[in-house]
Amino acid sequence: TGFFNNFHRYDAIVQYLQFLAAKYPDHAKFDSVAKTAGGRHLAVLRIAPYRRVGKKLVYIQGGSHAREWISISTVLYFVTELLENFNYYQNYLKGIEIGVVPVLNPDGYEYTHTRDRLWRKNLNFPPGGYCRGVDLNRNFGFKWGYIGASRNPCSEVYSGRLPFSEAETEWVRRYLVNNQYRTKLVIDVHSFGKYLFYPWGYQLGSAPTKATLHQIGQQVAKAIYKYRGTKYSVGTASQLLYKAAGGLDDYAYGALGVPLSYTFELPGSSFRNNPRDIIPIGKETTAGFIEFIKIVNGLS
Ligand code: 0X9
Ligand code: ZN
Repeated sequence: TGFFNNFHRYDAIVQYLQFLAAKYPDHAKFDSVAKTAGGRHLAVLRIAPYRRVGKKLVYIQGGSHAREWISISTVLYFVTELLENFNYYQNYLKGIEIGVVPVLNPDGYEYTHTRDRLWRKNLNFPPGGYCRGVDLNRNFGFKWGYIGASRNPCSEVYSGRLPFSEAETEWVRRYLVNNQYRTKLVIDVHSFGKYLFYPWGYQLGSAPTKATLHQIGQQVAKAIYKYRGTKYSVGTASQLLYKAAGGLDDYAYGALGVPLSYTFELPGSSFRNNPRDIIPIGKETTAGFIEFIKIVNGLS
């Protein structure tokens, strides 16, 4: 017991997801996909109440930045809460499938356990180069490399050789393209700062549906606030943080037309979250995710 009393190595997380899928075979399916530079596979949990095609798809990912451990535990907390109380949430889940990748960057995540706690990128080694790692949230193919990213492999925000040059982002691209017209919501979880971002991240100019994005973001922030008073700032990353292109949020919204695309920056004051915060942050953020899912449920 007490999986959420601490952070875990990648193998343990994969085992936990397999355990959940085995325990809830009617609602969850485990999949092992892609292959990273380090030879690891991405673990996907697909959650769906009824066997029906044409379901709306929600995609949620964590751990794209290696050091942001709380993003991983939070996504794991959410799937656990959903599966353990499936009957309670069933009404909101009708017609919705949720694809979840808790750790998009397993190579980098393992590296933060073994070598460098503050590593951010993946661990891909460019041939002949001396610096490794691509920032996965600069590698998506929308306005790639336009701003807030670097062509220098030694940079913390290295965008990669090409858009989707990395196995991790290429898998996300293919998954979202294959499900393009039924994907209604994409959530990318990061830390830290108590922000809820919607597009655009790459420029200050407004997204065409900014008013809706903002209103829904505020509604979600309110659901989180109700849980224990955590106050999120809702807006664009370009206005509230900095401009950066090549993120998943802008790609899903701008290139694929996913109507709702958000990035969470979870609470905290460092990347080294206290394990005591796993459960409270897991709970309050789950309240926000559920609010999102209720909203998607109301969409046509
Ligand atoms: O810089 C990032 O990728 C995110 N912040 S973090 O501190 N977790 O690295 C913010 C991404 C916001 N979205 C875009 N800029 N598209
Ligand atoms: Zn991040």
